[in-house]
Amino acid sequence: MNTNKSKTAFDEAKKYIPGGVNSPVRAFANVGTHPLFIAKAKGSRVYDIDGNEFIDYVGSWGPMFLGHAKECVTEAVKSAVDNGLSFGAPCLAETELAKRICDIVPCVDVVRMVNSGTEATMSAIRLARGYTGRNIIVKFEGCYHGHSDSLLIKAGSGVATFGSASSAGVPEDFAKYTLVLPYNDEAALDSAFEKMGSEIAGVIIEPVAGNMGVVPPREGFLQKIRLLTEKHGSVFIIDEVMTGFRLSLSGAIGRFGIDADIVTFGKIIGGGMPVGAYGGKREIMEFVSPTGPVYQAGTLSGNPLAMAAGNAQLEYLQEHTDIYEEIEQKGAYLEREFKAAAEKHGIDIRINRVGSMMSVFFTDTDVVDFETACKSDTERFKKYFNEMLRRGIYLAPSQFESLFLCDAHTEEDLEKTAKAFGEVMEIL
Ligand code: HOZ
Repeated sequence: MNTNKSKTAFDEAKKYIPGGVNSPVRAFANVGTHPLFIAKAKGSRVYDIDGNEFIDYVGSWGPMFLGHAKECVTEAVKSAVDNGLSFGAPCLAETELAKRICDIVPCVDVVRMVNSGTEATMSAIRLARGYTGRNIIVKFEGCYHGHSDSLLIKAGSGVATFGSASSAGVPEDFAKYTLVLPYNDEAALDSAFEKMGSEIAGVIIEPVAGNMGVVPPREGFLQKIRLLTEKHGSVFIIDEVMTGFRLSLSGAIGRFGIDADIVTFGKIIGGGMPVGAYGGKREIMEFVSPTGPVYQAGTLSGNPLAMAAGNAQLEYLQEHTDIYEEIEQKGAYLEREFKAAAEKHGIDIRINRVGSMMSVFFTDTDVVDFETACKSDTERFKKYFNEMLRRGIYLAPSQFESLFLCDAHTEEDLEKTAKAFGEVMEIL
């Protein structure tokens, strides 16, 4: 496979952009190669600037649930363009999208549009703090909620200890307000609430973790959080940036039948355009300015193009709910084929899958949290990634990301993927 043009483009980009990329994982550093520069994408396929074609399982990290450049979405954007690119003033499409989200997601009474998942989670925790008058936020190790200071925190030295910054530039004073617990550990949760329940403003979680690779919640774990947050008057924030409108029409919330106080959304509600949102119980959401004392604002929030794309994508999903069962079957097929191929060639793997999100871990240990995810053989992953890429399969360039299926993946795509996987297992 010739990727010379991408290599040259990367060298050029590095002169003007830190590391040559605008988001670190795109640098392909974890897989020991240079990134591919994408020229265009359509349906299940992406095309790089060297003219290579790939079956895409990144899907812009999730939002291309209908496939790339879905006509109803691109047409909606095209017809919005001529009416102006940004108003910084209310427009009807904002209310339409907000209503759609409120209609679909059971615990969302009102919703505020922002521009990214990071902005949504950052605003949600500020709101939790403002609403409760408390400071401490609980998050789970391995969950990623964007790059705001309070959330770029990793676990401290022991279970139920305060975290330390996972990025330079985050003051330790911020870290001391974030408690990092192991995912799926009810005992740690119990003990944290027992010790400091009255100080906990909120708990934030990826209801299916996608940023340590896919890790599903153990049965009852999310319900346990709901129980404890209710008991102690803390705000339960479910981060559906990856899972929203994907794991069911009403996301993980609908799939698992759970209740939350605030839900955060990302790019999927804009059909891939830069957008995010946070919404939830009216009583809490009305603490946001201008009705309440918690400040949050933005000129691009509710941008007319993003709203047009989002309305088109969500309307399509509302009218085609059969997609969810079909995508479930696609996921089950890949999982089955991958497991059979690995077994045939004696390769230890664990596959975690929830619907259209899936991860292959090269380990003989079940992956239930960040510690077990880290047992995966990342050298093996690197080889697997590069060999799949050579066979035309574009996967996330990190062990700790999800594979995303979309509606546009065809039977032929899936068979080609399974065949490539079989070949790769043979030489791994
Ligand atoms: N870590 C982000 C996804 N989980 C990366 C997003 C991007 O590079 O676009």
